[in-house]
Amino acid sequence: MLRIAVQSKGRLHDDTMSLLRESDIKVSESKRTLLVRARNFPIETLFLRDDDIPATVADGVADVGIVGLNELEEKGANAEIIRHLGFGACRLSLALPKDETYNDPTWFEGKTIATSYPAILRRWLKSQGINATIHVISGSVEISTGVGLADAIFDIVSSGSTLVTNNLREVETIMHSDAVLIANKQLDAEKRAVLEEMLFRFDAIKNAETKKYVLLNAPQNKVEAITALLPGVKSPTVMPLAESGWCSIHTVIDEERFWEIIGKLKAEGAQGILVMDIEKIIV
Ligand code: PRT
Ligand code: ZN
Repeated sequence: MLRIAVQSKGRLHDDTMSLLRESDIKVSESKRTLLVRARNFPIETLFLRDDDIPATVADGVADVGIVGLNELEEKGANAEIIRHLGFGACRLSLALPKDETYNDPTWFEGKTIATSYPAILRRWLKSQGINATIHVISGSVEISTGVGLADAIFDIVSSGSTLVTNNLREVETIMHSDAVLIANKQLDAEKRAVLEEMLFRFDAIKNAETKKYVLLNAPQNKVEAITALLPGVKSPTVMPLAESGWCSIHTVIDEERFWEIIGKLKAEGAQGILVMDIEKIIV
């Protein structure tokens, strides 16, 4: 049995639960109890505040956990990063009242900075050789400068709209973060095996996320030119159509590349192009 710590509510909760669901790991959330066993997989989920996840995994109370990289870095917990999961993407940045003139980090010398991430900020200030006062607050960091609590803030930024609303300007990005799967460093063989199976499923979902399944019809004499434009997982499948001189080509391509090559495909005579989402890819 592998115990996984996940955020009980908040920004990472829904994406974490969807990832488990898409991996066919069925965890009932209806009772909202602290510890819930999956119905069809040797996993139990431990629902916690994100602040508690790094230490819980490092101590072995949970075997693995899903938490923001920012939270792991802040707590300095001794856990292994197994995968970056891509969701919950954000950055940790320093921001100032928007009319302040800013040239370089020496601006912060002797200033007061409000944050919920003092350890990460302290490390950065030290690396820059700057002395500043850190004012630790647990929420609403963005209003600190407006109410005279601090000269600047160090906080999570995603779209940037919270900064704009509070008349702040981002001047330094200290780190980028996303949700990471972390593990205790001393998992036994049985737990490792469950983790491997879970990773196999996570990876199949991640592989599929940026890929599309493409079907198109092509004149037989253009197959070579068209397949040259369509690198598949291995190579495209080419099948004859009932109408002589035509065939159907099936392949998997990066979604981003599709728009780049669509014009070329049409120019080569491709017709009836269908693009479909893929649920999972096992490579
Ligand atoms: O209750 P619990 O302690 O579990 O949750 P929490 O309130 O501490 O954290 P929560 O749920 O807000 O965030 C969990 C994690 O989501 C963070 O640790 C980050 O890794 C990640 N994440 C991603 C974010 C954001 N994006 C985000 N935008 N966490 C917070 N924000 C906040 C930020 O603090 C700021 O107030 O959103 C605001 C900025 O957003 P923009 O879009 O206006 O720039
Ligand atoms: Zn928290």
